[in-house]
Amino acid sequence: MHFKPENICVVGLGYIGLPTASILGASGHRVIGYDVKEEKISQLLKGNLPFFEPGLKTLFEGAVNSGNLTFSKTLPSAEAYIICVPTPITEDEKPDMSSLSNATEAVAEKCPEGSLIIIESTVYPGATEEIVIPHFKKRGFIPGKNIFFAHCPERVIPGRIVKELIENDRVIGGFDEKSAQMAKSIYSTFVEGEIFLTDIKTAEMVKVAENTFRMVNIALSMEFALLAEKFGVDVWEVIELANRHPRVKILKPGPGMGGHCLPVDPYFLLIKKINPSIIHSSLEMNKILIEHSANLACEFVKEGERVTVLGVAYKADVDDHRNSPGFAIGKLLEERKISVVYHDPYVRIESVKENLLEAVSGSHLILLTVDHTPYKKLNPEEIGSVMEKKQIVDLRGIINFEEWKKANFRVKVLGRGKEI
Ligand code: SAJ
Repeated sequence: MHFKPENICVVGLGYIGLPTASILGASGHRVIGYDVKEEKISQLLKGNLPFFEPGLKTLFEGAVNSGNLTFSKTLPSAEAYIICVPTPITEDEKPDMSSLSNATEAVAEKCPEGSLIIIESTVYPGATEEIVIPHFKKRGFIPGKNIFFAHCPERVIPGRIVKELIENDRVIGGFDEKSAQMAKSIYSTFVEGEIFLTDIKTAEMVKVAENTFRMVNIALSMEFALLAEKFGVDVWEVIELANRHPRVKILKPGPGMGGHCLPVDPYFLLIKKINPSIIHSSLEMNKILIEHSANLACEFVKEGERVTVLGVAYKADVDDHRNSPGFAIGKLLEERKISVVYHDPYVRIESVKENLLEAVSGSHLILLTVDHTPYKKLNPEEIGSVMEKKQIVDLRGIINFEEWKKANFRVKVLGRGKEI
């Protein structure tokens, strides 16, 4: 079957919605971007993007200039909707589907008969059925007859979103065969990877399983780091050598997994109880590493001294600081009466310094929390010359140990139990 909607409305213009709206516009669809944040729409209408992502500006400008991509402060009527709203967890670590519920309630009020509703947001298995579809049913719509549903989870990684939107395989879960085929008609206009069709609940679990797999792998590497410190070996060397086995691929430990996906989505599976749970323990391991990182810093500084946290983005070379390990560790240090200065080359908010030498000046310790490319080229001589004490704790295993030692730094690397 072929379905070419006259208009596609993308609801929620964040890290996923905006690139998706842009690529759809660039692929010949007429797209209307909508977001509850009116200020965001005002900025987009002026051509200002809310975040940096390689290749996005060009794609966005192409779509806007062709007239295919427009923005609206009110939710429009459209033949297809793609919902990309946040689905976080609550304070007590339960799925928070309120934005999804609000967005789809609004869509149910606006959409004409025959519309296709696609959910891209990551959700728990069963959420489309429990949270989304009831809004339409109560308005008299009959799923599979005059309204169609699909879950097409986004799988793109920040830093490579545009490339992965095109190249990655996609999984589409349809309410029925027709819904799945309708969604496939849209995605096949820009996806060069393979598109796999299944049912909605399976697609929901596929997405959460992917992020959980990565989270558990990283949590295991964190446990290896803690063990290496106890055994007196270097975890970085262990992982590098173990990964030479053809069937082993251990990811890297660090001060904590941040962002809006890995430390969040696995909780969506914990709404069903299994004991013992690898997923639960892995999420705990992530929390332990934040604490462990603060403890490592405290081996170097005492009350009243100053630590400079290098990196508040949640990972390398992005400007996103949601669930930032850097901020979380800094908060723990402040609670222990240690003063904290934050630096990041990409995150531009008031509490974060842009100038590196200014950020480390007078400091008693550098706490390296993110493997940003510029941090791989730090000059220990220059940095040491402005610090109060020459000390560094590297939580990403990226510094050249010998070089920092030669510049008279006291050095500690996470997971490096081996004496040099
Ligand atoms: N991290 C490590 N060690 C590693 C890799 C990552 O500590 O070896 C940390 C990062 O520093 C970061 C966190 O994990 O704090 C998450 O970063 P990430 O790059 O692993 O993943 P995200 O959250 O940016 O994107 C993930 C991706 N999921 C998978 O690769 C399975 C992406 O494809 C998803 O689309 C995205 O979640 C999402 O939106 O769900």
